[in-house]
Amino acid sequence: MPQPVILHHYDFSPFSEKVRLAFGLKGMEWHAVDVPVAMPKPDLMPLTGGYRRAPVMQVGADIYCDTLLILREVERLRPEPSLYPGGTEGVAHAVSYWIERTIFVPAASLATSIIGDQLPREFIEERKSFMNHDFSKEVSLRDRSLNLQRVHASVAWLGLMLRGGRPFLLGDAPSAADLSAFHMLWFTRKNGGAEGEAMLALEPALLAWMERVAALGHGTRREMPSAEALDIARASEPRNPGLPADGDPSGLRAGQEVVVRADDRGRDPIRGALVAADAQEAVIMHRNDRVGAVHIHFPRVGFDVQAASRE
Ligand SMILES: N[C@@H](CCC(=O)N[C@@H](CS)C(=O)NCC(=O)O)C(=O)O
Repeated sequence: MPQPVILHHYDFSPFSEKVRLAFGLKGMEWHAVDVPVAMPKPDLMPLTGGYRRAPVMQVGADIYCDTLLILREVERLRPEPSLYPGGTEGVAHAVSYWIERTIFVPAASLATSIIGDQLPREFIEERKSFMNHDFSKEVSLRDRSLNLQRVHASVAWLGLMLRGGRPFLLGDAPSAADLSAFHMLWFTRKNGGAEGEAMLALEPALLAWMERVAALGHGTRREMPSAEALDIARASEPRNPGLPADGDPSGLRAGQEVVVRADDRGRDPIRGALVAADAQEAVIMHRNDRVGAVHIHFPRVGFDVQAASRE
């Protein structure tokens, strides 16, 4: 029996929407574990060794952090239809990195300039310490003109990519780049209502593109209690990562204790022993009483991996 594909996510999370759409593109069946929107996340921590962001994908005792790597793994599990059609993997990663880094905070702030006063105060406070950003309505309104400039500058480039009637950003077929460019616009439109729509002022080609991406759907979603996901991890063995044990470009060695940190927000350390690595992925082993041994996978872009002895 193949292991179920489990996504630890919450519905409001834009990055989770990216992965849900990847399941849709591939017509996959998956299991949804609902995660709290803010710490504490007691049923996620045993799996991730401290990584708290959404989403996280679990297959047995293998845990995939960050949507860049989650999509690569989804592609490995179900190669067709491809998330990187016609050899576009490199350009899809580059476009995804650019758009997510440039519009995540500005587009979220446009939404909170409308709905910031409806979010619980504790949520705003928690994000202030985690992201070093104030999503309160007052501050989001104060910064609205700056955020409009930032979002529109990037959205204009998306418009250029669709020039000449191209249906998707990289060509005739949807790719990971479309999913990465879609999710923040989806979030702002969904939460900002008519006012959000007016602020984005998307040109017709972008609106039609958004409809095409949304039509990919979410595949077949089944809910799963978090305890069941933890039990699955405990009952499973991590898979052989299929990477060179000592393939780390900086010379880190398998078995060595390392610390992994996101290079942008929420830089809390994740500790474990390096299992294998290459220029695109690092896998660490983490162990605890609830799940036993798990392999936690990180992409190299966006994460720093260092010898624990350098801490
Ligand atoms: N680079 C990450 C970004 C993920 C991210 O920032 N997710 C947001 C939610 S959409 C988050 O984790 N927020 C804090 C939290 O949920 O605890 C990825 O691609 O997965």
